[in-house]
Amino acid sequence: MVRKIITLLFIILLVNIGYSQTKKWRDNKFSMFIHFGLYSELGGVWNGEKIEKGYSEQIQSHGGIFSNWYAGVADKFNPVKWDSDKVVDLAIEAGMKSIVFTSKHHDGFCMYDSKHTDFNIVDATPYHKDIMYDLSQACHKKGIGFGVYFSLIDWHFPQAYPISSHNADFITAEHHQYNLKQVREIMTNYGEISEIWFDMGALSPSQSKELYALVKSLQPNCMISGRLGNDMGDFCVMGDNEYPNYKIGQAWQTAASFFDETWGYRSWQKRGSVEGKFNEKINSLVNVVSRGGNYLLNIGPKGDGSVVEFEKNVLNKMGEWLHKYGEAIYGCEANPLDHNLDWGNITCKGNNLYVFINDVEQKVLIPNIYGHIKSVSSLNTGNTVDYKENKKGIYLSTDSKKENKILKIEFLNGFDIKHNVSSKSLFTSYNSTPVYSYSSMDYYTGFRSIIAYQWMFKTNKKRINPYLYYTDNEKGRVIRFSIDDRYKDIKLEGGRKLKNATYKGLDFGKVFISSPIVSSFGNSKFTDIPSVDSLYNYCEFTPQQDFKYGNKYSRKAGDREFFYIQQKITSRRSQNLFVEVGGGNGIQVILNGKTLLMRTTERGQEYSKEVVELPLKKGNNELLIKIYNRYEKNICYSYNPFITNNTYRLDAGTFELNRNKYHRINLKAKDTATKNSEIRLGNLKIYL
Ligand code: H79
Repeated sequence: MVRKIITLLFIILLVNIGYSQTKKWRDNKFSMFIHFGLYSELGGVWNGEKIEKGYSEQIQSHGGIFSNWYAGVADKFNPVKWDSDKVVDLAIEAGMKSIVFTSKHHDGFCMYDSKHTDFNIVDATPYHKDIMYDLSQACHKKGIGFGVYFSLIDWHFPQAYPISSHNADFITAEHHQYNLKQVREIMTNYGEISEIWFDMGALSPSQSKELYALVKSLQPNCMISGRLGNDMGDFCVMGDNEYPNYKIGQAWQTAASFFDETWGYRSWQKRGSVEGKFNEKINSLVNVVSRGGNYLLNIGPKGDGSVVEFEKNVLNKMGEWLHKYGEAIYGCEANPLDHNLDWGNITCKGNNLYVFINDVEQKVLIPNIYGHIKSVSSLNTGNTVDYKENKKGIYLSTDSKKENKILKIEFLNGFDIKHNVSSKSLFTSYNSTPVYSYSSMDYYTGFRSIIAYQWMFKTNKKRINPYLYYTDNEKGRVIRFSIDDRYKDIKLEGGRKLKNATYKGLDFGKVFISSPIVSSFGNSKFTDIPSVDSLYNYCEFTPQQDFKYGNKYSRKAGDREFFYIQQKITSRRSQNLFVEVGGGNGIQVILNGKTLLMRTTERGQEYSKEVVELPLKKGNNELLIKIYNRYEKNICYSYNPFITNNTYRLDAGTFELNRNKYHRINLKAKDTATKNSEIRLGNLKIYL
C-alpha cells in the first residue's frame, strides 16, 4: 500500500514537472535560432558560383559538392569574430528568452567537441575551440535558456543513408547508435539544455522513443521538438516558415528564417529594408502568439562569426517594440475565441484582452465576448479609447489613429465567451467547435488534427443526464466526457443497440481514381478542397469500370505519394450514410468540401479501415477520399458504402451543472497514441 502511494506521488510529481516545464517553455514566446556551421563559410557560393537551389546551409547537397571537397572547407573555417556574450546580449535585447544553436546540421559537421567524430570545430578547424560550450556558458551566465538543434540525418557518417532530395530518410541502426552517442554527450557536457530541436529524417517509432527517453533521462527539463517524429515531441513544430491559420491547443512553434530561401548565411541575399522586415516579423510574432504558439527566429552568422548587420538591426527594432508592447505578448494566451478575426488578432492574460488591429480605418467588432469592461486604452499612449457593448460583442473606436493599433481591454471580472451556442439537443462532430493540434509523423506527414470537440449549450437546469450514441467503429474506445468542470471517463461498450436506418433514394455514381501526386500529407492545396474541379490541374481522374466495393486493392506507390478516390452520390433527401474506407499511412475523407476525417498511422501499417458517417444533403454530393503513402512499397485501399455499422445508445449518467446559464461540453479521447493524434470520434453523438 505504502509503495503504491509512493509510486502515485512519484507519478504526480513527474506529470507536474512535465507540465510546469511545458508552461515555462510556452511562456518564452520568442527565441533565437542560430544556423552556424561550415556552410556559413561558403555563404551560398561554391567555386565562385551562386548556388540558388535549396537552402544555403544545404549547399553541399544542392550544389552537388563531393564530400571530401566539402570537408576541406573546415581548413579555412575560423570564426574569430564570433562573440558569445554579444550574441546573447543581442538575443536579450531583442526580447528573446532562449537560444537554439546548431550543434550539428545535415552536413554532419559538429559545432561542438564531439568525441565520436573528428569532423568537428575543435579537431578539424584552425579555430580549435568548442564554440557551443562558449555559447552555453554565456547563456547560463546571463540567465537565458540554451537549446540545441540536432540533425537526425548526417551526410558525413558513412553508415547513414546518402543525400536524398527530401531529407526525410530512414536512419540505419548504426547511424541511430551514433545519434544516441552524440545526443548523450550534448546532454552531458553543456549544463542545462532548455530544448533539443531534432530535425528531419524519418525515424521508426522505437528510434524516436529511444531518443526521447535518453534526453529525458539526462535532462528531465529539456523540451523536445516534434521533428523527432512519430508525434513524440513535447511541442509541435510547423513546416519551415509555415504559419497555421488556426489556433492550436498544445505547445507549438513556428521556426522562421529572415528570408524563406535560407537559414544559413547567404552572402548574395537581397535584403530590402530593415523597416519592412521588422514589420513582417512582428506581424508573424503576433500571429503565432495569438494562436497559442512560440516564435523561433533565426540568424545566420557569417563564416567569420560576425552577425549580419541587417539581422542585428531588425532584432534591435523588435526589441524596442517588445519593450513597449511586451505586456500583450509575454505570459499571454491565444485568442480565446475559436475563430480568426479578419481585422487583426487578440491575445489575453488574466482580466485583460490585447487587441492588434491591422488597419485603424476599419470598424472593429470583437464578437462573442462579454464582460464588465473597466477600461479600453491604447498600449502606446495609455489614453482611453471609446467602445460600445451590445448583443454582438464589443465595438472599438480607433478614431483612425495609428497609435490606437494596439489596445488593451481591461475587464473587472474576466469575460465570458458565447459562441456557437446550440439550441438543439443533439450534438455531433458537424455542429461542434473542434480543438486542433498539429500531428506529425515526419516532416512531410504532418497535418492539422482534431484532438477534441466542444459544444456550448444553454439551460436553467441544475443537472442533466446525457446519452451517447456510438457505433461499431468506436466500440471499445475510451473517452473523457466533460461538462463544465466535471468529467467522466467512459468506455464505449454496451448500451442499447438501435435499429439500423434504412437508406432510401440513393444513387451512386461511378467510382473515379486519380493519378498520383507527390506532396506532403497536410499541404493545404490538397487538403482544403472545395470540389474535385480544383484538383484537375494536378491529376487526372479515371473512371473505374468494375470497381468492387469492399475489395482490398493494392498498387505500387512511391514515397509521399497519394491519390484520390472520388464518387458522386445523389440523395433524394438529407440522410446519414456510413461508408468504410481502407487506406495506407494517411487517410482523408472529404464530403462536399468539408473534411470529416484525417488520420495517419505509424510506419509499416500498409492498410487499416475506418467507418465514417457521411451527412448527405438532398441532391448531389461529392465524396473525395485521399489515400496517402509514407514510405511503403505498396499502397492498399478500399471503399465500401454498403456496410452495416450498428449504433448503440449509452447512458452517460448524471452531471451536475454550474450555476451559470451557459455550459460547455468537451469530448476527448483517452486512448489515442499521442496527445496530437486525431480523435477519430467523428461518428459519436451526444443527446441532452
Ligand atoms: O535547418 C533548416 C533546414 O535546413 C531544415 N530545417 C530548417 C530548420 C530542413 N532540412 N530539410 N528540410 C528542412 C525539408 C525542407 C524541404 C523544403 Fe525545400 C523546403 C521543400 C521546399 C522548401 C529545401 C528548399 C528543399 C527545396 C527547397
